[in-house]
Amino acid sequence: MRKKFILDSENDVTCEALFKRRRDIIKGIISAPFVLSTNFSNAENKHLIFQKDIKYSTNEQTNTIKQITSYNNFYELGSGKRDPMINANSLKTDNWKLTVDGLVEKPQTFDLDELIKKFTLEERIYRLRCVEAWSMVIPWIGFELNKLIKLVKPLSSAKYISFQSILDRENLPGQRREILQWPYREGLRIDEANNPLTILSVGLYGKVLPNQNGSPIRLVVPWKYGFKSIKSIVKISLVSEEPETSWNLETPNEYGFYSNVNPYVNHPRWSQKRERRIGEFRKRDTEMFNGYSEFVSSLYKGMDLKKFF
Ligand SMILES: Nc1nc2c(c(=O)[nH]1)N[C@H]1C(S)=C(S)[C@@H](COP(=O)(O)O)O[C@H]1N2
Ligand SMILES: [Mo]
Repeated sequence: MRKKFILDSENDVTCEALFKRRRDIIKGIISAPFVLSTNFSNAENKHLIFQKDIKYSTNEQTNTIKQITSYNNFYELGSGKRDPMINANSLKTDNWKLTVDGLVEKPQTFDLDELIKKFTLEERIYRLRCVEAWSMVIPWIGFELNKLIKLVKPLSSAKYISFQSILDRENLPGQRREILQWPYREGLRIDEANNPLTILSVGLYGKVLPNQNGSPIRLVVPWKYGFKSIKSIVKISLVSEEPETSWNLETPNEYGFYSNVNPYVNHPRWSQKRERRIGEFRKRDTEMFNGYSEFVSSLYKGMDLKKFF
């Protein structure tokens, strides 16, 4: 049943060890593209070709592939932290298409493979801070969202961007109940979407994304709480008004549109001052914008972040 990314399988362990070795080897060789393997015959083991980013990557210790694939939030696959791993195969990703439309000159629908070939893939090692006060460090592989936005030529009336995840009630166990209003949806302001830190990820640890991490394409916005990083995206629309978002629809007083990581604005039911890095015992202090202030604080100049939480 659980064919994909069986935990502790020899493959995963090998991949992670190899990845670490590679990282040591290429230290200093900053933008040389490199290949782990080019076996494209089996999509489930597909390795990706990518460059290593140093400008935006943290040099903190990455979490293990086991931690990254066994402690997830992906409500379409169940609401427990281990459910996404257990139900990973319920997510059907064959012949995936991503539509980009709305206030653009060139609306387009892309095949996933076509999209991956279009852009240079980079490895970005980012902190992910969940609103539930845990965090991980994950070596994503992807490309900047601004490159895709440019391709469809947005109109000047496009002020926001909305994202929609897969809707597949037949196969996704979590969508048989209205835990959230399906499909999962998220949004960003256009300048947030165009920030170079904002990426669409198609892989991690050198391989295509495991299903539980949002295969085959998901957003990563590292200065915002994890729920903004929407998984398994089928549609992106450029729009003029602030779009509806799943968690805001569900509990508006707890989850705002901006959801920037902010230790000074607590969740109504718990503190956001500290976080537990998965794998560690002692808690860490949470940093403003998850430590990405130098890249993003200018986006919020003059805004009251207690009001626009
Ligand atoms: N479609 C969808 N995307 C989602 C979620 C979800 O339930 N459904 N959960 C979010 C939350 S709360 C977090 S913390 C991150 C977790 O990403 P990870 O499991 O890859 O670490 O995914 C986000 N993206
Ligand atoms: Mo989260």
